[in-house]
Amino acid sequence: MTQIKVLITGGAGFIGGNFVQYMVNKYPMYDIFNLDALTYAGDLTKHREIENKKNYHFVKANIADRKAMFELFEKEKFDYIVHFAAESHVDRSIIDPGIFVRTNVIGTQVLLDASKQIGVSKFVHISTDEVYGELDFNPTTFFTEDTPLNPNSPYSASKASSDLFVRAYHETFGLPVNITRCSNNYGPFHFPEKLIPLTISRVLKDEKVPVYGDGKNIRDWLHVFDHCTAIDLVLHKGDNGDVYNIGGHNELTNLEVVKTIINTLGKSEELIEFVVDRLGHDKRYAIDPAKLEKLGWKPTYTFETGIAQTIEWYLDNKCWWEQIVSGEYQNYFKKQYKFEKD
Ligand code: NAD
Ligand code: TDX
Repeated sequence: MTQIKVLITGGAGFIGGNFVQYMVNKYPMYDIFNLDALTYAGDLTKHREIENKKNYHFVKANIADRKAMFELFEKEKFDYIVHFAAESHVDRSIIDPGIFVRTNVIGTQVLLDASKQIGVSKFVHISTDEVYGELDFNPTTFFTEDTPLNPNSPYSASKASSDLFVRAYHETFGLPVNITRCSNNYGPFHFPEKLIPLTISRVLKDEKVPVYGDGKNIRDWLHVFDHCTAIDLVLHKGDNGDVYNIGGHNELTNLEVVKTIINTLGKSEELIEFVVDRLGHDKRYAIDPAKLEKLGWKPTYTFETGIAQTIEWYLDNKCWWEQIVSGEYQNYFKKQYKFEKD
């Protein structure tokens, strides 16, 4: 009997990387293919512990390369596709929106075509709560699967656009798809351009932490491991064509997040520096995960246990993030941030 073949795109990045490891370890009877272009956000050093396992395979390729995708899909005849590959950072989408259209929209459409061509059993598209736009500060309002799409940044506009193509391939061609929309993730291997790893890595070096605006914007945090279990459930049990929101009810202001990290590391809150706000900065995201909970999902981490585990991980894995923040990242950081004394 041939093994089930699972293609995971973006498996050298943060969430895709955690999901690749989760799947390789949990399903030794599946062949797991990690496809990634290895952009600035992708690295394979995170996979040292699984790279020699018989059920792990790596393919370096760009999802927007139609010829390469069709050749690969025809050769491997994947059963499942779990699609993470994307440009994922809102601030970079404000600097250069074009690459977000090429990867997030065109790349997704190429994968949909290739999946239709070979007839996959399931295509899970990993999207984001940001496609719904922003909520006000009323704590009783949440994003549900029926909230209209109302993206505000070039990043979220590109993700919403890809969601609509995924939906259309289900409606028009009957492609068996699911779309998942998750809140902000954190955990091991989070790239240090995003708020939590940026704060941890800078506080550990006694460097200033840039907080946009007044720091009162709210995000709903989910540990990446809990995101992985949710995707696993949707992949195997999700109703074809359905959307599932993923979130663990962990709403915090950015200032609360930054202060928690500083205090856990025993450093001074004077490291906080309020900097010029992000353009079009969404006020609040908050997920209602009731539909996924009905399918059987429950998160295992609270924010308290998750952030403690994450800080511990960054302390134990300095070599991973130090190699990132010392390279090309420095140029991005200098372009992106203006500190008072600069
Ligand atoms: P990431 O930036 O850490 O990783 C993205 C990966 O995709 C990298 O390995 C990169 O090399 C790869 N990639 C980029 N362009 C590619 C291309 N053209 N072809 C092939 N590979 C390419 O991103 P992440 O934070 O792990 O996010 C993964 C997915 O989850 C994205 O689709 C994102 O929109 C979604 N998401 C992220 C969050 C979050 O909090 N980080 C929350 C909800 C949804
Ligand atoms: O230096 C910073 N200072 C700051 O105040 C950075 C990088 C961020 N922030 C704020 C902006 C946001 O309100 O912190 C909050 C979180 O910012 P990010 O970590 O950049 O995440 P966000 O913009 O909320 O988007 C993330 O969650 C949804 C992911 O990057 C997306 O890929 C995902 O779709």
